[in-house]
Amino acid sequence: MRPNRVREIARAGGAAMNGWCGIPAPYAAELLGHAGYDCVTVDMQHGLIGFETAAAMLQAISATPAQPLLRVRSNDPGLVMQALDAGAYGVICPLVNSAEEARRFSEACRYGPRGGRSFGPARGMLYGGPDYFDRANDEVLALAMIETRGGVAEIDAILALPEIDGVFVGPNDLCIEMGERPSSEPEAGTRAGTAIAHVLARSRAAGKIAGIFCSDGPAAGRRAKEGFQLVNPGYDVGFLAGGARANLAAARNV
Ligand code: 3PY
Ligand code: MG
Repeated sequence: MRPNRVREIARAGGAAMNGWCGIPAPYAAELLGHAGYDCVTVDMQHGLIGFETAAAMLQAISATPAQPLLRVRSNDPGLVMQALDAGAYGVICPLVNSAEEARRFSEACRYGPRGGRSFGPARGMLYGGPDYFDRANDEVLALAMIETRGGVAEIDAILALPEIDGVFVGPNDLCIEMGERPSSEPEAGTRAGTAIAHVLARSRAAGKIAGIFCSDGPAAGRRAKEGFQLVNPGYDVGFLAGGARANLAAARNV
């Protein structure tokens, strides 16, 4: 089975650079996949992406050097299993509030006896390889989003779960939970900033992957320097809107 690149990079002490897709377009996903990212995430939670388009986007990413990941809409085992069957090599699950919720999520990512994933790896096997069933439990990533007070409070119990590979911080939701305004880059010392530092430290101590959502390249670089191992230097909507604004302003200012 094809090795999981994000796992390999994290194990080697590096940070995987993650492309982020919210626009429902296989062509855009393919474009990001060829841009040099280690992996590209199809965001079905906040992106405007339905399942059939998401499946086509995973196909498009699979045709590039980048590894396909997917964020599901919610912690629903059916959605998690469908994402893996469609060829996602890792699932990011939003709003994981407790170790119990994390266990439920991770079990949807694993075949028995380690979990309860149903067999039918349609594209998963095409992308991963013919030994998919034997190796998938050790290759596909289960990443629980920590973005609520419950998730932060139970971080050690979540990280202790054998089938949880790591966590992915949602800074905006974490800010709201902490009574602050949403921000992808909360300052160190704010309640959300302190929680993020805590989640990172506990993840590294547990030897598990720590990822975080980032608004742009400089922010992703800073997070990688702090020790995060999965960071996105921006996202498609930001690139399109930012590039459009900058070029428009440049044209008007000639
Ligand atoms: C958050 O910041 O809460 C996220 O989920 C980022 O997508
Ligand atoms: Mg969030």
